[in-house]
Amino acid sequence: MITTLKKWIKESKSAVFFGGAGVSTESGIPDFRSVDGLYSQKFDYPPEEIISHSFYERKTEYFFRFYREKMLPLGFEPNITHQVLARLEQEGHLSAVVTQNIDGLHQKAGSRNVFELHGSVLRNYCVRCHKLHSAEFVKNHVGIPLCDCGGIVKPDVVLYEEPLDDKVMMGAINAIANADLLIVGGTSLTVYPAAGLINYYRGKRLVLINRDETPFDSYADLVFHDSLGNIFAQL
Ligand code: CNA
Repeated sequence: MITTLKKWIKESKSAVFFGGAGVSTESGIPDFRSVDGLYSQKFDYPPEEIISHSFYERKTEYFFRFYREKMLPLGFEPNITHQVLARLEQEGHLSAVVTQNIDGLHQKAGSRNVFELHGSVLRNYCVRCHKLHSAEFVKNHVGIPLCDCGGIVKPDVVLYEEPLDDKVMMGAINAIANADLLIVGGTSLTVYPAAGLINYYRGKRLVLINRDETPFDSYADLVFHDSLGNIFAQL
């Protein structure tokens, strides 16, 4: 199987990698749904509720407490999967990375064409004057992070109930629709509309690499139920 994947990558000129939280677990950032992921930890509310737009509006201070503690992955480094993907782009095999992650690790590893469907914790804007602030600014603030102008500094992260950025979405759709190989990895494929992007793929080589089963396993031409690190170390 791995030989087939290697061959497909070698033959590819416009492969796309579509990934999720599982790409960064081997960097030490927990995902949402695995046994040791965020959903298994104890909070007063389910994480899905806390990171929704209405919760952010209603309980802004609680949102930022959770956000700082659980969603602001600072000080983590890219792992072998991020690194190999960056290399495949440089070698001209991979045209884009489409990610649901908000940790910025693909760019840190050297990937250039990255579509961040759910935004990035590295960008934070004042909702009043739109000034850009660093992730450290949000991290080091006590309570609700406020700009000099008094406005709330909101992370550029797509919360539940919020729409995805049109330009990012169009770029991702375009890359997937024109891909000659689609590698999907480290995602439970349960969060929409992101998961639906796979349906734009028109090629014949769909590869799925995920520790757990996904609703799309039966559509794939190659399925690895393995850790991404194991597979990418061989590529
Ligand atoms: P998810 O629903 O948590 O699913 C992750 C999937 O990855 C699971 O099916 C696991 O089996 C699988 N997995 C975990 N580790 C590995 C590994 N090392 N190798 C192979 N497979 C593995 O995450 P999704 O991305 O599907 O859900 C989308 C949410 C999660 C997005 O909105 C993200 O923003 C959000 N999220 C992002 C991060 C991050 O930026 N690093 C962390 C946690 C959650």
